[in-house]
Formats: sequence, structure tokens, C-alpha cells
Amino acid sequence: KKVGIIGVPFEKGQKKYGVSVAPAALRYAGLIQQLSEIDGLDVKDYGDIETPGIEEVKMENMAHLALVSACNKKLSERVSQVLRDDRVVVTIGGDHSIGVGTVDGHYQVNNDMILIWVDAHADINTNKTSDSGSVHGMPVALLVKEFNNYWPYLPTMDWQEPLFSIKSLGYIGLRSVDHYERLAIEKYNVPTFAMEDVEEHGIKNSIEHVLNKLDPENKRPIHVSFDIDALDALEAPSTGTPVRGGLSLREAINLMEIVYATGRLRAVDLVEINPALGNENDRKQTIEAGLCVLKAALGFSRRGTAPRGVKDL
Ligand code: DIR
Ligand code: MN
Ligand code: MN
Ligand code: MN
Repeated sequence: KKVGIIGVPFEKGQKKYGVSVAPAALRYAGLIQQLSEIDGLDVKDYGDIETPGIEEVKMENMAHLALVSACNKKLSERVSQVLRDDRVVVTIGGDHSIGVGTVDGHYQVNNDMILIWVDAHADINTNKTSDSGSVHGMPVALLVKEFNNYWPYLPTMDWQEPLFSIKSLGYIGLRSVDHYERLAIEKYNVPTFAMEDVEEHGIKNSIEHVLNKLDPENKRPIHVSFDIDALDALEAPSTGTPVRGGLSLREAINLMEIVYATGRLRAVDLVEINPALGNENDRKQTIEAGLCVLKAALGFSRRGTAPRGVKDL
């Protein structure tokens, strides 16, 4: 099993300082080493995506479009490269606007991929429906082809052709959904297990139901885009838009273990960890939670693993 790590120290998709420090904070906390300790996992670090010196363009209710675009263009190319190197790609954000680049890059290589968006938010606003004007609330709307006509022409975004279909998208963990986002989910019948559905069915049935709905034949490559604010604010306090009443870390680990067990997980994003928010303990707890989620996605077993090739004590 081989995995490639990409860091994206990018925070212009939202307004708070600090999300861009997360790749460094996770590396410092032992990301590469902890993943390398997973039985049989070969880890390669592809470094960080940097996008300095980009000239801004003005776009109605959409902040820093040119920067977001430039970062995602580079990221998309890097994601495709890692997948072509036959590695599962793990992208560490950064805010969730980088989901444009990870999904675009994945789609280039596997156009039959399905996307599981694990988040408190649906991130499917356009610049017409967004209250914040922040692109981290818009990546899904930028990616899906069914939304093409809802957008004006977006300067600097010509490189990105929205080809991915909303029919290949599912949501888990939602509990802060804007009105037009909800309308979109209903119009396109997006398989969605919001928190009350997770309450009703449990996390195992929830993820299994979404996977089965999107891919009844169990053959398509899977991309999980995990926003740390999917976790309850008490489990992951250091994030820009925390929402109470979310997934427990145990539920998130369980979800990732189930996705890993399919053998078809090809890409994971971990976004919106902001080490600049909260106190020392908040920061430590949030980073640890992120590491636990990633390890579960990459085959770490909570049961433990006996030494390889050894038959007796
Ligand atoms: C809100 C919040 N729906 C927006 N989105 C966030 O800005 O569009 N996404 N925080 O992670
Ligand atoms: Mn998000
Ligand atoms: Mn979110
Ligand atoms: Mn926002």
C-alpha cells in the first residue's frame, strides 16, 4: 500500500488567520512518522503547494478568486501526479476551497470516482447564494457540472472544467446548511446523512447507505473530503466555523475504517484545522483528532497488528 502526502498552506478561501499553518502543525505533530508506522504503508511526502505573487481579480461576493484559482490549479496537477504514481493521495489543507483542486485532480485520473463530503456544512453555495462571500463555502458548487449555469463567467478559472456530476456526491455530518444549499440537495436528491439521520441510523449504516446509493456495484474509486468541523466542536475546537452537536471522533474513525475496508479509497482531504484558534489544549486535541481520522482512513487498526511473518511469541 502506497500513499502520497500533499500540504496546502492556503487560507484565502475564508476570513480567519491560521488555517494555512495546519500542514506544518500536522507534520510537526508527527504526521509522516505516524502514517509510516501503519503496517505495510509506504509514505511519500510530496511537500507543499505554494502560490505566491498572484494578482487579484474582482468578483462579486467571491473573495480572492484569483488566489484560490491559482492554488487549486497547481494542487489539481499535483493530485493527478500522485495518483498516477499509484499512491493514495492525502491532501492536508488549508481551508475547504482546496477541495476544488483535489477533486478536479482526482477526476482527471478516475472519472468514475465518487465523492463523500464529510462536513457540518454543505459547501454548495454560489456567489449568488453565499452569505459570507468565502469560497470555502462554494467548492462543491464549483465542481459539479449541473451548476454550470448558476455561475457567471469566472475570470482565472478557465483551467477548471466542471465535469464531475452531482449524482456522484454524498454528504455525511451536515448540521449547518444554508437555505439554497438545502434546496440544491433536494432538487438533485443528493444522498445526505445529516446529523439527525446519523442519530437515527448510526454512522455505520449511514456511510454504507451513501456508498451503496452512489455505487451499488462496489467498483468505483472513492474520494473523501473531510472537513474537521464535521466533528463536534468539543472534539475539534480549533477550526474556523465550529458547530456543536457533530460527529464524535469515534464515529469519524469508524466511518473512515469502513471506507478503507472497501479497498477503493483513492483520495482523502483533511481541511479547516486552524492551529491559531483556541488554547494549547484545543490545538493539541484538534490536531490529534485529525491524525486519528487520517490513520483510520489508511488502515490503522485499533485492534493492533501482530508482527509480520512471526508465528509464535
Ligand atoms: C457557510 C459556512 N455555509 C458559507 N461554510 C463553511 O460561508 O457559505 N464551510 N464554514 O465549511
Ligand atoms: Mn467544508
Ligand atoms: Mn465545514
Ligand atoms: Mn464561511
